[in-house]
Amino acid sequence: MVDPAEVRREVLDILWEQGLIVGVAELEKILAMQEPARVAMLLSKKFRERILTLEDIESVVKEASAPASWSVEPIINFSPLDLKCGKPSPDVYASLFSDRYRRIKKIFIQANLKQIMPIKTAKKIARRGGEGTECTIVGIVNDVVRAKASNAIMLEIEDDSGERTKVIVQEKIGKYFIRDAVLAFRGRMVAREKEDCFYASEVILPDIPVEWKGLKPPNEPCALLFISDIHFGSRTFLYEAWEAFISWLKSSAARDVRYLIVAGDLVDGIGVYPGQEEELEIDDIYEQYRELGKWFSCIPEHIKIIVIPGNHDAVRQAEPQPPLAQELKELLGKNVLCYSNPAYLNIQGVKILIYHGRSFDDLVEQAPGYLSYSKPTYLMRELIRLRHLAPTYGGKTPIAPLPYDGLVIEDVPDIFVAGHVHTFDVERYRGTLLINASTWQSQTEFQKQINIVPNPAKVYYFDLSNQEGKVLSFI
Ligand code: D5M
Ligand code: FE
Ligand code: ZN
Repeated sequence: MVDPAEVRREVLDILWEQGLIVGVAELEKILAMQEPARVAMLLSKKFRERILTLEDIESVVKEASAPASWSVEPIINFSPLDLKCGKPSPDVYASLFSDRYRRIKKIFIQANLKQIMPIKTAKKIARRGGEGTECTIVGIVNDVVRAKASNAIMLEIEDDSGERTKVIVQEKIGKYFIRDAVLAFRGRMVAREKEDCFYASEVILPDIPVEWKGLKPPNEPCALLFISDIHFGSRTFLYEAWEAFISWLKSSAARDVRYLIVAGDLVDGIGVYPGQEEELEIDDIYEQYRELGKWFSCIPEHIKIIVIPGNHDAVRQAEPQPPLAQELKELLGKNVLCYSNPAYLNIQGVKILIYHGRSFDDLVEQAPGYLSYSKPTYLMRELIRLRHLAPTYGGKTPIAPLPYDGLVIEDVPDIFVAGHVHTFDVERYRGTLLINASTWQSQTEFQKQINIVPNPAKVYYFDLSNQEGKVLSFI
């Protein structure tokens, strides 16, 4: 039950902010309406610094009674059925990798990469004495060895026929390599008695096109908010900052906000890392979602909340992760839409890729000195250039044993949002806006040990009308 006194205060606050004054009869008229706060919001948008008349209120009634409409169309949203998998087996992973190869090779071909030669053919030509002929091969990176003395990196790659070759890359053309990524190499195959070897003169990433088409502005004001890693239930959850954010959402400053997008780790979960019990405020997973749901229910109804799970949420950990189960969804309240991790949504005509970001842990480990937690958009850029959300198998990111690869970035998103690293960063890379969406948790003991310094309580506000973004800070 909503407290009428609170509604009254909320309405008055919204009006006051724009210098609007109401008499008793006018206020009663507003309060008698279906959604008084929405009416106040519309009034505050239309009028400024005046005494409101009954006619003024009349003038927004029609708009207020028109149901708010949202347009969220899932392009990719993995259902539990899509993700149903059997026991992990070499066969199923072989099928997954060949699907990955096929999809990314297609991206190379669309990007006009000409004359890709099967590794076997390149070897054959070299053996027949064609050594030195330039060609392009495409392979999955099986293995990366840094040769200490020679400023070169030695790779083993494999193509879809199962043929493998060694590839030598000088450090000046490739500084680091991510295992299981699909890359193209230009160079020469050299036949050797013991083993053939490919000398690369160029490393080509699938990447995304350079041109940016821009976005189509919506018909009505529409702003998107991006947040991540709420970690509700943790002792280090930042209550005051969160409360300030929720109050802001209720204010007229948030009147154009239509969507709040949360990129995973909604709650802190249970048993996620050793000793987590000590750091929990709420040690029951359902209670964590229930309490968070109470906060979500305070968010005005004109804002749709879109969530995906992260590695702290109560769903299976292997990626792609399914959406939160119905019972958890119900705890979060009726204004919440739950999607898979990753999810690819068309929101008001804008293509948004949402991924929690666990694979960042694998990237950081494989490219020390080049990729780090403190520059998360570089991590996101890396994924988008490799056209894959979690390339490395057998590292820190569990990959589901499915016969297809659901983590290839086939279609180029307008916006790519992730979280996980608890810092904030935003950057445009070619046509895609990259957002790493902060956290609502201060530094934990565990993060202290691994030297992770969070940048919490940041919200990215993106206005679709003028395509301008800004960072809001609630700390
Ligand atoms: O992740 C919070 C931060 O902690 C994020 O920057 C990744 C880092 N992290 C989490 N788990 C690991 C492991 N196992 N190794 C290295 N770094 C890690 P969160 O998902 O919120 O716990
Ligand atoms: Fe997190
Ligand atoms: Zn996480």
